[in-house]
Order: sequence, then C-alpha cells, then structure tokens
Amino acid sequence: MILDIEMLRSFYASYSDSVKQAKATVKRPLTYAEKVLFAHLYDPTQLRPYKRGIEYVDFRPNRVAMQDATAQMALLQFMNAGKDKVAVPASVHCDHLIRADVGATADLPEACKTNKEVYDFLKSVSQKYHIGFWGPGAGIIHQVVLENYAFPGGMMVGTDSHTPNAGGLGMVAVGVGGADAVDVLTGQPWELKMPRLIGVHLKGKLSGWATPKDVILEILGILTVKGGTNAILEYFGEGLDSISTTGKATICNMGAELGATCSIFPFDENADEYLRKTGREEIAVLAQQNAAELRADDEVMANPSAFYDQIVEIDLSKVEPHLNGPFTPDAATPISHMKAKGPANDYPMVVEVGLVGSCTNSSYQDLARAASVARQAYEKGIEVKGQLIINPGSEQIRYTAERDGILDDFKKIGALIMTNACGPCIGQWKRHTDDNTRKNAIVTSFNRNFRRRADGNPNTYAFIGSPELTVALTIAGRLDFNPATDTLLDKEGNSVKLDAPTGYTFPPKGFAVEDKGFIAPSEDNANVEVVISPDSNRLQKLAPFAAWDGKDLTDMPLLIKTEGKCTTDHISMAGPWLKFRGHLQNISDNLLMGAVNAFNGESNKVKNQLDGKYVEVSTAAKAYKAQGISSIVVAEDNYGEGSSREHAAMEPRFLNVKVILAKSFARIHETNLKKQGMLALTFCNKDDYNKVQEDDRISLTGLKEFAPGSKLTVTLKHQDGSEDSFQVEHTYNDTQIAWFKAGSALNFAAKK
Ligand code: MIC
Ligand code: SF4
Repeated sequence: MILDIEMLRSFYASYSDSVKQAKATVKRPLTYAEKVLFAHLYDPTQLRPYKRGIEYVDFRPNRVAMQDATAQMALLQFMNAGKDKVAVPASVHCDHLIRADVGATADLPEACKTNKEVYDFLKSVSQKYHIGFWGPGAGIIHQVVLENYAFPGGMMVGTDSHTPNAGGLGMVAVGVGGADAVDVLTGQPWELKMPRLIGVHLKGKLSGWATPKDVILEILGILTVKGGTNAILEYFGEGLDSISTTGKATICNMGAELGATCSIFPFDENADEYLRKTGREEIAVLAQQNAAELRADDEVMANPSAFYDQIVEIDLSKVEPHLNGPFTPDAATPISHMKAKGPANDYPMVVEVGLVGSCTNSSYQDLARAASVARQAYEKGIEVKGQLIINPGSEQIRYTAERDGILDDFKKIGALIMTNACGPCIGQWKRHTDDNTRKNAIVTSFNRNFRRRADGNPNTYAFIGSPELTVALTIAGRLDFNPATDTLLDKEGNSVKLDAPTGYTFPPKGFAVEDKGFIAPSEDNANVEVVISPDSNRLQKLAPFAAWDGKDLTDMPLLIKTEGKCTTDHISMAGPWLKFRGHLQNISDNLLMGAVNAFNGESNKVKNQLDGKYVEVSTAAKAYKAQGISSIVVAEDNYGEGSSREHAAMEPRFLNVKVILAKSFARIHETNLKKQGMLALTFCNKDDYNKVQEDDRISLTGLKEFAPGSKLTVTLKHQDGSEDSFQVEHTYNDTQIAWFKAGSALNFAAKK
C-alpha cells in the first residue's frame, strides 16, 4: 500500500473522539461534513460554532496533491520557504503536459522528451522534499488519489480545482492555489471560509441510460456555476446505496463546476468495498470501526432542513441522461429535449468526435460501461459515424481494462487510446480535422466545456455527458440521438436499438498493473540537487513581489473591462501555454487573452492608454509596468471561475495590475489573488460596472483605513472631465490585509 498506514492509524485513533468533543462543544448533532471539518481544526482549542459563509477557520489537512501544471509554481514557492521536507504527506502527478496526438504509444515518449526539463525538476524536488512522484503516464491526479490516497474522514488540499473528486470516498478534499498548498506543506494553518452546507437528498435509483454523471449535470442546471460558492454539498439518502464509489467521485468532481468548496458522501458499504478492491483493506477496517462518525448523525437525517442551509432533492429514478453545453457546464439539457433545443439554438447537430476520459469519468466502471455500448455497435453491425478517443484514468485502470478486453471493444469501433492523462480535457489535443472554420460539435465525458478549451477552436461546440452517452452519440454521429428511444441502421439497413449500458463496478479478476509509475518519497535526500537553469524558458526562480508602498492608488489606467464570462481559461489560457507554467515571465504573455473587451467585443485587443493604440492585453500591461504605472481590471460576475491555477493571479500581479474590481469572484481565484498581494474588490452596487469607460483614469482611496468590513472608494475620471465615484467592498480579514501590505502571503510568512 502506498498510503502511510501508521499515519492512518494515528488519525483514526483520535478521529471519533474529536468528533464527539465537537458535538459536546457546539451542543448539537453534526452533519458529516461538519464532523470532518471540526476534526481537522489547526488548533482544537479554537472549536466553536463558526458562522458559515462568513468566518475564516484555520485547518490542518492530512495531505496535499499537486499536478504538474500547478506543482511547478507551488514548489517554486515552497523552495523559498527554507524547509528541508514537507510537513504532511504529499504527491506530484504528471498528467497535464502530455499531448494527445496519435495515441499513447507515440505520445508518451514524445511528452517525456518535450517536458524533460519540467519532469526532471518535479522529480528532483519531490525527492528532495519527501514527496511521492507519479510520472507521466501514471494517471490523472484525481483518479490516482482516489485509488491510492483518499480515505474516509480525511481532509486534503490539491492544487487543482477537481480535488473534491476524493469526496466520493468521504474526504473533505478542496482545490486550492499553490500558495495555499505551501501553507499546508510548511505546517502552517490553512485558512478557509467556513462553508455553507447544501444537503443533497438522493432518492430512488438510477436506471437505463442514466448515470451518476447525469445527477450532477442535472444539479448544475438547478444551482448553476455560482450556486455552490463557499458551500459544501453533502449527499445523503437511500439513493446512495446504488451508486458506486467512483460514481460518487464523479458527482463530487463536478461540484467544482458549481463553484463549491467541495462535495462529500458518507462512508458506506460501497466505500468499504472500493477500499478493499483497491488494496486498502486495513483502511476499510479502520473506517468500519469509526463508521458512526463517518456519516451525519441520525438526528440530522431525521430533520435535514434544520441543519443544512439549503436542501436539494433529486429523485434518481427520474434522472434522464443529460448533455450540458455548449460553452458552460450548467447549460443542462435532458437528451430528449435536444431534438427541439439543438436546431432552435443553431447548434451543429453532427457529432464529429466523442471523448471519454478526464478526472471526472475515467474509472474502470466508466470504461466498462462505455465499452458495453461500443461492443453493441460492433456486434450489431452499426456503422460508427464519429471518431472516438479514450483517455484512461490511471495505468492501473488502463492495464486492467486492456487485460479484460475493454480497450479492444473501443478499438474495434476505431477508437484511439490516448495516454492516461488529461489530454484533450486541458487543450492538449492535437485535433486532426479537415476544416477548423466549420462550426462543429464534440461530446465529452469531461467536466468543462468553455469555448476553445479542448481544441483551441472557437467554432467547436463542446457538450458534456456520461461516458456511455458519449459513446452512443459518437456511434450515431448526432447530438439529438436519444439511445433510450431512437434506432440506428445496421449495415444491412435494418433498424436496431442500443441496449442500456452494463458493466462491472470492479474487475472480476481484480485490478492488476505492472508498473504504477510511482516513485515513493525517499528518505535519502541529502544529495538531491534541484536544478533550474538560469536561461531556461520553462522554469524561472521566483522573486518576491514588492510590498505595498503605503499609498492610495491614483489615476490607474483601465487595463481591460471584461464582458461576460471570464474564467481562468480566459485569464491564463491552458493548451499551448501549459509549457510556461513554471516561468512567470513567459506565461504572463497570455494575460487575459481570452477575455472579451467590453468596449469592442473582441479578445486580446485593448487600448493602450499611453499611445491610444490597440494591442494585446499583456502588451498594454507591460507598457504600463515599464513606466511604473499600476493598472486595474474591471469584470463581471464569477470572475476566475474554473481552475485553481494561481498563474491567473500571479500574471497580473507580475505585470503591475493592482486591483481586480468585479461583480463577484469564484472562491479559489479570490483567495489566489489575496495570496499574491492583489486587491480583489467587488462593486457594492453592481450597476456601477456600467460607469467604467474605456479611457478612464481610476483611483482607489481608503487603503490606509483598509480593515475587515471597511469600504473603499473608487473614483473614475472620465475623458470628458466628468467624474463618477462609488464604494467598493471586499472580504479581506486581518491576516489577508497583512498579506496585501507585505506584497504577498509568502512575503508575510517570510517576515514572521
Ligand atoms: C483544469 O481543469 O482547468 C485544470 C487544468 O486541471 C486546472 C488546473 C490548472 O490550471 O493547472 C484546475 O482545474 O484547477
Ligand atoms: Fe485534468 Fe481535465 Fe481533470 Fe483538469 S479537469 S484535472 S485538466 S482531466
């Protein structure tokens, strides 16, 4: 077993007592999420009923996971902290940097060549600081974590927004920026706003083509991409029994798309079996001994609305297969509605490619069930219209699926098996298409579908569904094919139907793998040298950001006023830019390149206020920086939705942007901005957004009185000489204000 069993024994030895202590102190029964939260207070003497959604709490997570595209920046920051090893168990996973081009056999060696410098860096840092290292091809971070590290009742952070995947196995697992991870890695308290609690009551049982993915796709339609902000979704009800642990992980994974802090399922018999089948029997035993505290108290279950801030009820027997999209994961459409909705919205109706994979849906069960659909097409002689691409979740899953003939089922209908990695999900897809200008549809089992995300092409309409539906729609080649009711033609011209998918939850012959691709943390790190070449264009040592100069910010030019959705993909694009994730200066060239300029409706074309010329956002920012001028970004709602990438906060910081003034922020990004010493401010009155004009000089005053709950004043000097002034607010607490003053959280920690 890869997990440190001694650590686990000592954790469970005190877990139930901590929970009982918490109940006695707050004098009421607890939900499951609360139990886990209270059992992980940094300082147990600080136990009290915190105000949810308002008060910050210091926690002590059990582990940290990092993926290659964010680990570089996280570990560059950690290296500046002067520690000789990490304070809690941690792992690095090489999954984001691998191109999906012609298939795993050629793509993996190619990735090892092109990313050698970065992989060598991550491997040596891991060895030096006692971190587990999962090399390229080992699998996608969240699948590997679920299979090897997750444990009921535990708390972890991960430098990736889909870290909550581990909630399927009962963890409070939260996506964070690298600077937050560094807090945990250095043994400092990790601060989080006490989450609100959304109880999700699952009734009934899934059937036919409906899957766990469809449950979360439906919830996304109900709550939208902002509905989970600063909340934990806690699932309960009789419906849980029929959902496997990996299915629950799928549901928790996409809680990230709701903006949720995390999602969690209680420990149950399915979790017990999953632990045993993945070689962690001892943990199953320990969890069984603590089972009563690995779920909500009976009093809570008897009257949920008294304990959760909000309740959502889902009758699983009524859940229909969904297709969410395009361009946003909350555009929920039951498949039976697509025949009307597709043409009405002018969607391209031909499905050109179906992609199965991503951290959301690449388990053994996912592949087995999707393969049962592929097998039918082959056996029933149905012509397959689209191209199918598969990314298995981990080497253990791939190896076992290969042995069990599952990959063959896909290959027989022409599927391409890509590396066990993120691949197309993060824009690492070298799509082979005859025409990039054609509006086209793809269906994926992924979690995100922002414009340009998978293939960089703005003409691609990406829809999200279950792996099973993805395969069915790829076979049919149509977006509006409803496998439950529609028929297809076989090669003789007969109408045939696809039967509902089936597939083993666990491999009947057990999981197998030859080489997991794992290097355990080494005890012997004295001689490990971490090399960063000074002329590398992929890695760059970090210089601390400057401290606040004690003055208000006056006459800042507006860098950009963004219009509509501005996700972290818009702020710091992935795909081709992933290669610069360890080099702040180089990656800063992509600053806000996807954001839409509210004044001309175009991307990456803003007015440089110094010469009036229209240039790329980063070019304008650099021009201001060169003259020592600070600038400001103005944005709409949920700014920074999506990824945990702190580059989206560090790049503007690096290029002298001092303020992001938005209608609202996504949680991880707001924290990232604070950590990097930026000002993340919101309009008191959202309509003031409309007052900001292109040529404005903008001042921010009141910084000397910057305090928790204080308001600051923004003054717009318009070009015609008129002025507008309004108040803005913030959520900084004392510590976060100290980060701002010191220039960053890291500077502040170093000073201490
Ligand atoms: C994503 O899905 O957008 C990513 C790539 O996994 C990111 C992390 C990153 O930007 O490296 C995430 O979700 O946090
Ligand atoms: Fe990788 Fe996609 Fe999951 Fe992000 S969402 S971790 S890119 S598979």
